[in-house]
Amino acid sequence: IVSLFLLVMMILVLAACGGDEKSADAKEVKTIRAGIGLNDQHPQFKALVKFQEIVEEKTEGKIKVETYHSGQLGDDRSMTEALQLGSQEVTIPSTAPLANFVPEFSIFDFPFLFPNEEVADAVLDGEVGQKFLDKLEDQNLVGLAYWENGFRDVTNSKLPIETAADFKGLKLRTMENELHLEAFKALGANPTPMALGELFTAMQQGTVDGQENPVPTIYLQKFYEVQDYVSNTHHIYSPFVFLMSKSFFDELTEDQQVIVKEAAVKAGKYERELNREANKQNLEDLKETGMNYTEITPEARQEMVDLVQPTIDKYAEQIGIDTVQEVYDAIEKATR
Ligand code: KDG
Repeated sequence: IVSLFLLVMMILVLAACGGDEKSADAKEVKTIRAGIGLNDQHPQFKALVKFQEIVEEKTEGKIKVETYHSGQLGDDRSMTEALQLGSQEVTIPSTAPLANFVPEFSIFDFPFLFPNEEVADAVLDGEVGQKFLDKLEDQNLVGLAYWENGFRDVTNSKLPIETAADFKGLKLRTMENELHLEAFKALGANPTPMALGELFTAMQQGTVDGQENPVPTIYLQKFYEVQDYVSNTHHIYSPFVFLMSKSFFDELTEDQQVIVKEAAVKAGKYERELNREANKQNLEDLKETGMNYTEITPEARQEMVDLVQPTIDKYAEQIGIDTVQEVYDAIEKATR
């Protein structure tokens, strides 16, 4: 009887640990804390909720997603650092601050690089875009998809910007990115880098005269309350990168890895759609607030292109001509 008892005990102990570790693991609920800088009205947040719905449904609740907006968890840079440390799981920064981690990402912020959104989609979602995402692994980050921030336009409280000459001496907030800073210096402005969370107050108090962001951000963050002029400079197309902490990603089962990847791509498609509608709608909304809207002429835009070209050349050399050429070739192919 004693030996039978021992045998039963042994079987029970074996069943409880060892071999069954995997299924015990699968029962455990994992939580993704996902944070962004923009507010809950922006397409970026609406699509993050879509990501949450897909992941929670597909994993049957094994992965829970908590969503945070308006910089509740930090700004692009500090959230990306939190992902590296494993103290946060997801964030979706612009490529500009991401270039502080992987310098090659600067290429997507070359002024006047992409002619339109469709070409950006083709390049970013293609082989070339993936090559850049792969570079994130060394930084303990996984890039799951590109989303869209969009073409950036300048706003300010001083004067309507019609030509490059109008930038002279203008105190402009830029994202925390060297190339952005230098490009605006080349245009004659007086740029200062700042996290998004400090921007509204800085404009309100006159610490800066203006800033640059896509139309949906200008409208949805209510920048029109402290800015009088907006010009469709469209000087930079700003992609978002959907980032996951690599240490968290590596802990997921293979099935779960596929689910989060597909959800990031699917929610990203939805985000781009919403964002492109918002671009049109929010421009009308901005005009209705009484903001003064200026269209840049092709000649004035060409003048801006010429002024920033030396900055582009400098960064192209830093990144490596071959890498840059690959992006240019992909753009050309997508434009044809
Ligand atoms: O959620 C994204 C924002 O944190 C940021 O990337 C927006 O373009 C932006 C900016 O100007 O800071």
